[in-house]
Amino acid sequence: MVTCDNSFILYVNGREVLRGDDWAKPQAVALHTLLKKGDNDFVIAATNAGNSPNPAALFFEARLVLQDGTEMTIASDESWQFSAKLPAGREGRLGAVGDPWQPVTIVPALNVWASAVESAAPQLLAQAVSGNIPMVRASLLKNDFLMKSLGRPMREQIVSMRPSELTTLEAIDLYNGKSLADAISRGGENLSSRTWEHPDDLIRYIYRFALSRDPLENELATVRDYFSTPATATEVADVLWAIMMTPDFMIVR
Ligand SMILES: [Ca+2]
Repeated sequence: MVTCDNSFILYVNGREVLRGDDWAKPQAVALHTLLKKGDNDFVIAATNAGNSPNPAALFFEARLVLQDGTEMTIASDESWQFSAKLPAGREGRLGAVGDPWQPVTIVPALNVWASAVESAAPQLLAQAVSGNIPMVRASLLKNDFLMKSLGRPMREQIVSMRPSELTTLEAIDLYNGKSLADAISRGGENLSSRTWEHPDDLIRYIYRFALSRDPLENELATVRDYFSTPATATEVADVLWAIMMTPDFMIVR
């Protein structure tokens, strides 16, 4: 969750992932696809507005659950540093940040700041738990084969519409492409590692998440038959795959 009086651009590992210019509305972004093994860089370009001196501050807090289940919080505290030289970002990438880095000053929160953060926190944190944080914009992500074959244009091309018919290339990439296969197998691992009160809860979760509806009785029975107890990562990935290849998901959704 991040907010800044008055505006900010958040870069994770050199890439822009979030920006905002209303301190009264803290924003959140899902970090799990943006982090890498080892050191990760969080840089925020923060700007105060107005022509005369006025209050300015930045608030950042990230909650992480590591693979072994440990929970970690990274927050803007006295360990952070700032540089007065604003980096020259270009096309969503962070430019070189000028030295010297200096220790930040912790400012006591104004009441209006505190209430903005406190009123937004429960909802944003609930979104984080349920995975409903809006996706990072595609234009801020690396253009991979899957995005290209699904019709993401190159920057220099002017595109006023995208065809709604499935092309052969899209079909081949959806069935055989590595990007989707990897995403689905990660999904299988994530879902199978969670604790489900009842095995059917996992099946309902998948249907609600993918198709915005509950499974029909026969669908529930089919998947229930296929799953071991508890379902393995491969089994869950297979079901995710099967659902994503249905016209229900590919065309209607
Ligand atoms: Ca201000």
